Amino acid sequence: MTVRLKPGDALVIVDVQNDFLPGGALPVPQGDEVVPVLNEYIHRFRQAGLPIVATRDWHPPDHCSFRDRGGPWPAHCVQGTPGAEFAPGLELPDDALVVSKATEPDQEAYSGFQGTDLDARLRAMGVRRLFVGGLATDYCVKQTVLDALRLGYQVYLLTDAIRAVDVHPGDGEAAIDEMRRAGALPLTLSDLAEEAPA
Ligand code: VGL
Ligand code: ZN
Repeated sequence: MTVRLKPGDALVIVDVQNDFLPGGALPVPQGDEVVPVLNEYIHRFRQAGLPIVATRDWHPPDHCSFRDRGGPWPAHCVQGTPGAEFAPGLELPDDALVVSKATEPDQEAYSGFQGTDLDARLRAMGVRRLFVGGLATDYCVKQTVLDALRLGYQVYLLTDAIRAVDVHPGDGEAAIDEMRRAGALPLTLSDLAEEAPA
């Protein structure tokens, strides 16, 4: 499959934050491997003059998803802490649109659309096709992709730029199957058409 980037396309980078990388509070196995691949996508979208969105998990210190409040996760991505910062190697452009989610103490939000203005911002820019990668396949990538499809976006899942938590072995593969059944189209860098020479 060859896909040519065009107006109406946007890159959506989900939660590539220190706490989700090896050594972080909630490490995604091989999570760091998405960074160089996403940098190449960033480069391609920039070259094409297309918008780049970065979502971030941005929890208050007493977030309901944390174990000390009975949630499933160790404390992670607490607002303003180093663990919540984007991976230092991620080459986000200065004009990237940053979307913070799960900012309310009593509300979990895996999807970048949940409780944010992401849909309105994308619509205002005329975006119709989303190219989604990041962390983690089986949580925030999955819910962001499923919401995007429900909202009517065409979604390409960047299968070379996602990694899973895999709390249960196979969770990541099951998530990919679920996204595909819902209409997401798998895509890797090699499927992107080279920019036409100027
Ligand atoms: C995520 C677990 C908890 C994610 C966020 O970004 O996939 N996973 N919070
Ligand atoms: Zn979280």
